[in-house]
Amino acid sequence: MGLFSKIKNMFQKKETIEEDKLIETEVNEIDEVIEKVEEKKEFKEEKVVETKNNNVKVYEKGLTKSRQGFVSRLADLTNRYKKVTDEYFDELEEILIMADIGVNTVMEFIDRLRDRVRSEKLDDPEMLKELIVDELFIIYVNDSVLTSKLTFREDGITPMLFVGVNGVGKTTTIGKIGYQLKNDGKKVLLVAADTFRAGATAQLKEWSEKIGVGFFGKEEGADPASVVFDGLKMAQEEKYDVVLIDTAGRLQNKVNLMKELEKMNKVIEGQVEGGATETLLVIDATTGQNGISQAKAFKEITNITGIVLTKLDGTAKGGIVLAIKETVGIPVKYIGLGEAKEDLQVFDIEKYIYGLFKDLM
Ligand SMILES: Nc1nc2c(ncn2[C@@H]2O[C@H](COP(=O)(O)OP(=O)(O)O)[C@@H](O)[C@H]2O)c(=O)[nH]1
Ligand SMILES: [Mg+2]
Repeated sequence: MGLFSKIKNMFQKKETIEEDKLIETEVNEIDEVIEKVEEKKEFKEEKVVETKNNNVKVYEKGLTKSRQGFVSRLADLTNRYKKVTDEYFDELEEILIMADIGVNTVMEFIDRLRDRVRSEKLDDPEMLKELIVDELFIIYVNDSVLTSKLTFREDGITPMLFVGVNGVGKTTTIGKIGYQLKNDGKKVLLVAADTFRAGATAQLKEWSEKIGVGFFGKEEGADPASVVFDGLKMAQEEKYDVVLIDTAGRLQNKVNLMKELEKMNKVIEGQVEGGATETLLVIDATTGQNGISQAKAFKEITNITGIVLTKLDGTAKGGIVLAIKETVGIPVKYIGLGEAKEDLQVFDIEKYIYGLFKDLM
């Protein structure tokens, strides 16, 4: 080999070594990037788990009173009885009725439980605890399509009507839902069609400012249907996605209320194909059986698509969720667990059952 060839060879070798080195560093760099991406992914997954846990925690916290109420009674019952007897069932029945689950539901529940105790030959109250939770869960999921999701129209405006008697938390719920929808990237308009109650319009306006969404309202005493009409017109002109309509729920005069709601619905149907996408009935959980009666009454006068159960944080009567489902067959879509804009959760039966019974198991 001549000298030139040797030199050429040497240089070529050097080049490949350098190329290898270059490739190696590039590979290292790529590895680093991949590592970073993985880290980010993990971080994101952690975050997701974290928010999920927070969500469960919100349920646990909001249901503290209910849990301390009937769940501690259940635990006490379990401790006092060595065997499942008739007296045990009587006491259990009483505890469940006091938790506002509803008499018929409780009767059915006790019957089913007795059957299972017999057929599965259980007589230890300790083992019955799990069965109780199981059966309560079954009551809720029983032959129903469980959808707590709100329906939205594909294009154009989605109008949602909020009904319910005075003081249950309609205006507050609109504020909370508006806040969530805004965070989901929707353009939200609040419409104050409760022109009956003094200060109702101002209260809704305050919420719109607090959560940073649009507002439409008129003076006290204005015709609610005309407020809805002009509100929807504004929504169309300014291209809003969702219109949340507050109403006055004077159930004392059923015929008038029905007419008023009918009129509002006609106005909505005139402006938006298909009318109100959701009509949410707001019920105050602290009112117990009274709330159930309201649900029955409203169901008779208008088409309810879902229930928002408020003030679950302030009651030991958490069983009302099961009673509503059983007696009126309308799904609970949201639960209110406080007065702040964040204190609203999409109803999730699993988290609810967990929040209620976590100390029992
Ligand atoms: N603790 C608690 N209070 C609530 C909840 N929802 C509403 N409230 C309170 O209930 C009261 C009546 O609410 P409001 O929205 O004015 O009821 P409306 O008359 O149906 O519009 C207000 O003081 C609210 O702060 C809730 O989920 N938990
Ligand atoms: Mg109100």
